[in-house]
Amino acid sequence: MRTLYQFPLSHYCEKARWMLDFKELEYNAVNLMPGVHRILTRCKTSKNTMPMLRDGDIWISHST
Ligand SMILES: N[C@@H](CCC(=O)N[C@@H](CS)C(=O)NCC(=O)O)C(=O)O
Repeated sequence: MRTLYQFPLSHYCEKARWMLDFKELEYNAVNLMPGVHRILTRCKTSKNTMPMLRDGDIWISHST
């Protein structure tokens, strides 16, 4: 199962949700606290921003 790490009110994260829904890819959404999110995003993708998608062992940063 995929996991989308997001801020619920971010339009970038909404764009990622639209894309996953459009492609009919199942996922669980996990909301992270702004600021603290960087601990996880930097560790997994070396980036600071959300959304971030985990698909198995693969971690992807960026809404596109
Ligand atoms: N170009 C990136 C931009 C994403 C972005 O700016 N996300 C903001 C949320 S609206 C963010 O994570 N900001 C937190 C930060 O920079 O620490 C994308 O399309 O995913």
